[in-house]
Amino acid sequence: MAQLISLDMLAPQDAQGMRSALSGESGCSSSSCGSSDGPSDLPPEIWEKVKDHPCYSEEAHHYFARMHVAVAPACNIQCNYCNRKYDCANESRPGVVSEKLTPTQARRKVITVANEVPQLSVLGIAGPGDACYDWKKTRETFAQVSQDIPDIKLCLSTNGLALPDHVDEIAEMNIDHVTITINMVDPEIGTKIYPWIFYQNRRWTGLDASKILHERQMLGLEMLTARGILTKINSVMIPGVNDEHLMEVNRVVKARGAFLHNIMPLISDPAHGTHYGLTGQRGPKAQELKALQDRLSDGTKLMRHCRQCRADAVGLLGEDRGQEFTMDQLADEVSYDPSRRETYREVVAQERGEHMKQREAAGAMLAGIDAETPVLVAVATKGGGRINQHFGHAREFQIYEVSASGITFTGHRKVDNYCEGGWGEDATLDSTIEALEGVRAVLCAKVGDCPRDSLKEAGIEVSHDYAHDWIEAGITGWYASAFGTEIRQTA
Ligand code: CLF
Ligand code: SF4
Repeated sequence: MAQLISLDMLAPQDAQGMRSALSGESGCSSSSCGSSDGPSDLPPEIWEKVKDHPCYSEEAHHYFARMHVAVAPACNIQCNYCNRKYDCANESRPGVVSEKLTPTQARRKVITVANEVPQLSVLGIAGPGDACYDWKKTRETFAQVSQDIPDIKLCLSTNGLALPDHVDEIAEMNIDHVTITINMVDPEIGTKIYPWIFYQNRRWTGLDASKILHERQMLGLEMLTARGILTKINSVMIPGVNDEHLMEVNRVVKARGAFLHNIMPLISDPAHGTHYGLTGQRGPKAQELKALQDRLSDGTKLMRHCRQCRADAVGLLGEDRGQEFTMDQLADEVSYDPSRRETYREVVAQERGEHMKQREAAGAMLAGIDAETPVLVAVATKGGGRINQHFGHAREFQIYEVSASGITFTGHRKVDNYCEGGWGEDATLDSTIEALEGVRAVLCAKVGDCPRDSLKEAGIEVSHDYAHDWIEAGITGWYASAFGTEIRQTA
């Protein structure tokens, strides 16, 4: 019976981790001291397309996982934030080289993951080069996987240069979600981002290169929109280069039918060997990113929960289980068993119904509160929409803003895992406090006295009073007790 099955039972690896976190000290020597749109906001046919996609729906990312297969290593442009030794930085964090797969190997990997990770709903191809330029491998991979797992969503990410050549096939293959990285709509700005492109059998540089790229990106976006394919635009925010210009990018892509805009912070490090890394171009601070996102909130829908994942990422956004599924760990012969994914979906359908009601109730309770300054609350969660992670085990906190207009998800802040601080837990705690700048309270499943006292000294309250509550219900409860606000009780 579906109602007797918990999310934890369906994901035993995660459940084990959660149980040890909740049990307190085991596995953690330091603990003793140591666009949130839902069905009511979207037309039904759009909600149907996004409701299981963890990137296209903030609500879905609490429940569903994506996996990437690194089948497309070739690329046709050069971005100043990319070093070809690493994954495509348009859709993934540079830093670790992925295991390149053939389409047949990718099929084995996807089936293995689908059998073991019931949350899996989307197969994405995001490099490590360009999915449209390396089209044959992308197409072959999607064709093989959809034969075995017809209900898996297909998703791809591209720089857009080769996109118009493949839009018809994309539509025929039911690839419902396409991401284009668009960093500029002014080719002059493009010259500071793209040193060259390869198009029609020759290399183009300077303004010509940027003009061609821009025109192809606009054409590709218009063609996708005309075919009803949901398009997400990724833009890398590069301070001093395109940060102000991204307002214009947002306006232009919205006018051409983009569904979602995802502003990603430039990751720039000399160790990555990129042009920007080597020339000292900095990335934006968390506050700069949020300020730009807030200015864009009247434009097209914004994605604020992107994790800049790798081209071989596996799991819920924010977790990476890729190392559990390397080729050397896969069986030679695999066959798909749909039972766990099907059961999981039944459970999620019930859970998210209750979660939605809780969200709406929380919003109604907070409506009209006297909140002159919005308050930021950080939540430690392992998924499922609940406050269910130990403070010391969190690698990131989800950040919510409480204001008179309700509770809004605003992004996440990455932190070092406090319990694995190793050489210097104090240093790790200091960096956690730094990462939580501007946050008033942290809600988690459990926290030790020592970190709680240190955060309190820094003006941040940490509470486990709302352990296992729905996130919005916990935040509402905390807000009421912190501010003594008379929150309107609704039926
Ligand atoms: Fe992958 Fe991208 Fe599809 Fe998602 S990721 S191809 S849309 S399935 Fe998602 Fe990862 Fe951000 Fe990309 S969190 S980097 S937005
Ligand atoms: Fe690198 Fe991706 Fe840009 Fe190609 S499109 S240069 S792989 S970041």
